[in-house]
Amino acid sequence: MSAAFQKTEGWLDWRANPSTPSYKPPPGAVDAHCHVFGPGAEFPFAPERKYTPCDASKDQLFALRDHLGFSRNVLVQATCHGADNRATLDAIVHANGNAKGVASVKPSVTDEELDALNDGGVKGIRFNFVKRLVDPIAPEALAGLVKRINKYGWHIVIYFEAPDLPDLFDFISSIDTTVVVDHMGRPNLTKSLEGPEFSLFLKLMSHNDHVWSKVTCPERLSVSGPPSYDDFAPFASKVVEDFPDRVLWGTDWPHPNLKSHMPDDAWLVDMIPRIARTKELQHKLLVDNPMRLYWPEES
Ligand code: 0GY
Repeated sequence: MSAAFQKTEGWLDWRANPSTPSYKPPPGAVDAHCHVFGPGAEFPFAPERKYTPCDASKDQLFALRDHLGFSRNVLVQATCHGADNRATLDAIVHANGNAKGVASVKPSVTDEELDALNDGGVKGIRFNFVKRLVDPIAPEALAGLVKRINKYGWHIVIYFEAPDLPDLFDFISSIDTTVVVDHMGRPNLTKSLEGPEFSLFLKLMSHNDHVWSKVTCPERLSVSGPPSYDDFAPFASKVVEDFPDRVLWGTDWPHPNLKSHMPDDAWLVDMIPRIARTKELQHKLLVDNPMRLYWPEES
């Protein structure tokens, strides 16, 4: 690795040999939230990044997909690559039709660049409001992008932390395309499921049919900890049961910015029957919903 890409201190590497999950996903299951990092020597990390990851290549991601029993991936552009989507596009092109992407773009992106992303398998763009990851752009400045992506039928993936939802609620409600919230808006799992914080998130979803949620990241959100992440299950199963047609699941491999523990990806897969408690809910979560959003021509 080039000295310029020395990973951030305390950064934990992803596990090279995850165990085999007990849970078998249904045929055609989609890991709808994962990333590729570099490799930095081929796809340099962005100068404006807030962290430097370890490398995590497309081939390593595809090997994990097969090992866990999944069929497809949705690659979400991570902030360490800024608005340079080449690593994501390269992974899609080498996935034999089994990957799609969510890009990051600046408001100054040209129409030609948007066309190229669309041709390259991008189905949405990500707005990131997590202050430790980016210098957030004001929602008003993003409204123009929302209009410009309309012609592609793309959606918006939005990443924020629970304390920021009151400020973002009206903006998200006003977006006139599908919005997918990363990791249930990062609830504080030590707070009550029925308390004001998570109730506001459930209200966002119940008042807005265009808002979806990823029920992802026990390894990031749990305070009770691995391998069973018991505090995560009730929050995620509540969202799956209330909004079964608007939820997605993903590994979040290679798990950026984890400093206390690195999950075995099999633990995450084995959470699925605890958050989607029937075969029908599992099929919606892992197959029907992601196929509708990312491979609509096949669903
Ligand atoms: C995640 C998590 C994080 C980072 C990013 O784009 C990113 O850098 O998504 C995080 O540190 O919370 O996978 O969504």
